[in-house]
Amino acid sequence: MYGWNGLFLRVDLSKSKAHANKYGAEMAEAFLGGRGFAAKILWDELKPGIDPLGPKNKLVFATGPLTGFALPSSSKLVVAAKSPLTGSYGDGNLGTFAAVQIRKAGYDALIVEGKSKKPIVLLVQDKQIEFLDAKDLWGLDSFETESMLRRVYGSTAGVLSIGQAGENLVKFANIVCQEGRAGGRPGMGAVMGSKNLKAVVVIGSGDLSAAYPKELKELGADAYREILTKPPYAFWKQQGTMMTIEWSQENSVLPTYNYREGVFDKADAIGGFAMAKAKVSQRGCPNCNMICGNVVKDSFGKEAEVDYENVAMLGSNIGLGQLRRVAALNRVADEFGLDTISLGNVLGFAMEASEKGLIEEKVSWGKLRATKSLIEDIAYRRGLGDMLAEGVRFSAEKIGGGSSRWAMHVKGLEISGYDCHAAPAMALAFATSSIGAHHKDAWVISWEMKVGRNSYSEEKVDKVIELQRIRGGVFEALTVCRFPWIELGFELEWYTKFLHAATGLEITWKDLNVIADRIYALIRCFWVREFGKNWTRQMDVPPARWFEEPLTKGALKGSKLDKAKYDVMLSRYYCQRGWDERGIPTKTTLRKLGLENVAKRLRKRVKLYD
Ligand code: PTT
Ligand code: SF4
Repeated sequence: MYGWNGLFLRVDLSKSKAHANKYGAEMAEAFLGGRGFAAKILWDELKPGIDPLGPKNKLVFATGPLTGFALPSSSKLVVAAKSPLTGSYGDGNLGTFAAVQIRKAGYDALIVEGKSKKPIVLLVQDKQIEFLDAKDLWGLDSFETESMLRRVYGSTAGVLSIGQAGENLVKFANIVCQEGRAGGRPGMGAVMGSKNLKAVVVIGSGDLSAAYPKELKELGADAYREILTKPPYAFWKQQGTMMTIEWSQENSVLPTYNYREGVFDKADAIGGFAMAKAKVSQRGCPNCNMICGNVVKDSFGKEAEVDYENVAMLGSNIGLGQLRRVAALNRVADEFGLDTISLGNVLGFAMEASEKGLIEEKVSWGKLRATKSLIEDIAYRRGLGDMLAEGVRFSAEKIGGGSSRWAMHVKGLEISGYDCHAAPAMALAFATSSIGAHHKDAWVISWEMKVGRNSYSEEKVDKVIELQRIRGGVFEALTVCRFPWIELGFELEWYTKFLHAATGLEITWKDLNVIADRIYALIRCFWVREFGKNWTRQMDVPPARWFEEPLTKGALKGSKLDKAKYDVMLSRYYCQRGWDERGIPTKTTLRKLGLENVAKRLRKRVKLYD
């Protein structure tokens, strides 16, 4: 095989053993890599019902066939496991030297199983695997951990680590690298912590083999040049994702006060232009010429990388309207290794619960120091923080009082930074995303604003599926950053050319869409297998707040979603995907996608239809 290394590294932490595991072209061509490999491995190897924080869970770090080549924005990996937050398939995407180093070490994925008896660092240097004592690192934050490891292993080693939140099994702890890349929203950091795995360090010395190396090199050089010519490039370099704050405010979709509103009166103070003035440097992922991590000095004088989601969730959503203060919370979240999106949700939830008298603690909107201290309590699971560390779904069940109606999650994963009172397609995208409410699979909202936000048309459903194929399917399987395409209009045709030069295969976008559908269906089957008879179409419905409580401010005052029309959209969505009225892939669909064995195994849990 070209492009792929054809090897996974399996590491058993319980036995301190590792071995390389060959896989064949069939797996590579059917699932590509990244999310595709992770979904296939987890479906095949996890028994339904296992404890996500127990030794039977597996943590997969998977790359794709383009990872590590000199191609634009190609150095990301997918980290996946059964999620402790949602109870089903979970993953995240990280731009990291680790992605490049895994490939140079000769592997396409690391599969980490079991549980170490004591805290360790997993060190992978080509074929040499070591389990290093991490007692001096346990208890440190992710920045301190990475800096200590970098002193020993150098600036380009792949280092992925968890902070205290992962150690303390906070259900939305993520994995951090390079002081600001962070991924694994549905608790991938907690899974790492549950295995006593403080960090993974990877160093590779091999070369990647491409089918047509000369063509690939030339294509890569052309592509980097092409990116520089794209008109939005200059503004992107100034603001990156932060430009979305102003856009969201203009369109009344900026999550504000726990998604009660879509406009925030201090939006300008936390927006892209405010950030550009305060910016001190920029960071990014390896092999990228669009670097987009904007760094500002926070109100305690520390450097913090700010992105749209972080600022929306730790700014407007909790009523904090000063960029340096928001950056301070962002920095603390990075240090502890807490997902900023879920964190902004649980904080907003606690503030609303306090306002409504549903909890005894006084938690006020928009306060820096008190919020910072509550974040510490979450990371260390102290007092109210212990409940919030379980996420909003659990917290709402615990405190009751109707709070489930404004606990802003789908399937247990907190919603990312877009209010959908008046955005039905985006609501559908959140509700049908493969890991719970994440915008990564289908960020349909910008298109929706252009075609008319009030309609619940079939066209909107089809657009959600189209984007889920490209983004949630192809980009996540290739583990290549989607920003060149979305933000600059870098054409999708480049990727089939890259694939041809790397793997030698003639893969069209039509083929890629089939692979995307296979991956999406397999992940859906994973969910259904976990939930069995408890699986219902209600799992694909966004929170009640968007249907019941209209916006009270801004140009869209009075707007809310229509439940009956949403249901029609959902039925159309199922129909287009070849899923039944419960949202379960039919036998015929699974057969068409080459997933007959999946159908056989799923039949033990639920009745399947044709
Ligand atoms: C992603 C989610 C996002 S999406 C953001 S900001 W974004 C948050 N970032 C966090 C952070 O920072 N610190 C922290 N402690 N928690 C954070 N949680 C949030 O995590 C990221 C970029 C971004 S910035 C986005 S949209 C794109 N995401 C991609 C993706 O998902 N797939 C893909 N093929 N390409 C992508 N390109 C872009 O990458 P999750 P990163 Mg992240 C400080 O992980 O779990 O997927 O959630 O990966 O390397 O930091 O790059 O406005
Ligand atoms: Fe990373 Fe940003 Fe480059 Fe994407 S555009 S690879 S997120 S630096």
